[in-house]
Amino acid sequence: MANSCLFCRIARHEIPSTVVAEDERLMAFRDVHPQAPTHILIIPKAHVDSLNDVGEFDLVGRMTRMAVAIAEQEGIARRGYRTVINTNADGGQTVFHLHLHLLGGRSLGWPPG
Ligand code: DGP
Repeated sequence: MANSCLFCRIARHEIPSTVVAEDERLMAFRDVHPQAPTHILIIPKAHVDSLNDVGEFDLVGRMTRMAVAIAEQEGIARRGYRTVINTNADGGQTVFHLHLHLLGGRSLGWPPG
């Protein structure tokens, strides 16, 4: 799975992406189909299918902390932004490698569809 997984391949730089941040455990890159002026995905480099499969306490915290730092960097922190993790079919997950969406740069509607 991890060998052919799209986001694993992006994490290994085998598939090009616009990387905005990277550390030893995480990578952040621009979404190829942006839904807002800023739309960035934060992923763990090690494969995890979905939020249901996160077996440790600090991974999602690290991902969220990276999202906050990127929001500052992108200049959207003060006006606001949204962080979203879609999980499985009803949650709208289409790529089964855990990812946190960071969306901002416009006013976002609520509730989501
Ligand atoms: P989700 O529906 O939550 O699983 O979101 C998957 C997102 O991944 C979707 O917003 C589009 C994005 N995406 C899919 N394929 C690629 C790709 O090859 N490169 C990049 N940068 N983003 C991708």
